[in-house]
Amino acid sequence: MPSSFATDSQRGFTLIEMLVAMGLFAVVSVGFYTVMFSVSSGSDRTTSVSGVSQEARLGFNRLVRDTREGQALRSAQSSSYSVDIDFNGNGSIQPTPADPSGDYERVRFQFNPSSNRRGTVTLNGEVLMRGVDCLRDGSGNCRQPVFTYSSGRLEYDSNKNGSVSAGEIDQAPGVGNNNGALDGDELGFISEVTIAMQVTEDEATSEFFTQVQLRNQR
Ligand SMILES: [Ca+2]
Ligand SMILES: [Ca+2]
Ligand SMILES: [Ca+2]
Repeated sequence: MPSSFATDSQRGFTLIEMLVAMGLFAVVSVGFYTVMFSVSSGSDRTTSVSGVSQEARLGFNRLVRDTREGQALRSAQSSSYSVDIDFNGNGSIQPTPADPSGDYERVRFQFNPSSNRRGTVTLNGEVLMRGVDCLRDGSGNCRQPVFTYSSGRLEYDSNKNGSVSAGEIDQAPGVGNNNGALDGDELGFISEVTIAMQVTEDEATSEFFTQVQLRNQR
């Protein structure tokens, strides 16, 4: 009885089988390459979107951080405020640095609205955030100013709603001068700045909202 030296499972690949295998490999490779390509172009797009968002986040973080470090509010309006921050910890405020590389210890943040709802927030005149607008309601009106101020001094909560607005400080007998603005000694009663804005980048709009306690009031 003739014996076989190679069983079906042991024999090598035939030329036809090799060609079929290479063809399959080529098809799979092209598919794989296509998937890789679309994933990487997808992530490129994501990177660029989040890169822009990161710029806005960094700007917002700077706004919040400096405000938290603020030792005294120097001026406060609905679209701007300035705070003194002793960045170098020497116990005094130097509004403009003697050394050009030093920090400005008086920092002014300003919201500059734009009719296309893509305004800016500037820090001492330099653009910190772009595409900025107030938060809008369904009718397109600002829900609140970009910057509002409140006090922790509940004895001045004249309407007893649990919070003390800038208006209540302005109108408080013996504290405010009742001129409809937050000014003079009234600024020393403010403990919190509320920042409410939206940022539009490409066609995407993100809301930014936070309440920041000033350092000297914590
Ligand atoms: Ca200083
Ligand atoms: Ca109140
Ligand atoms: Ca006032």
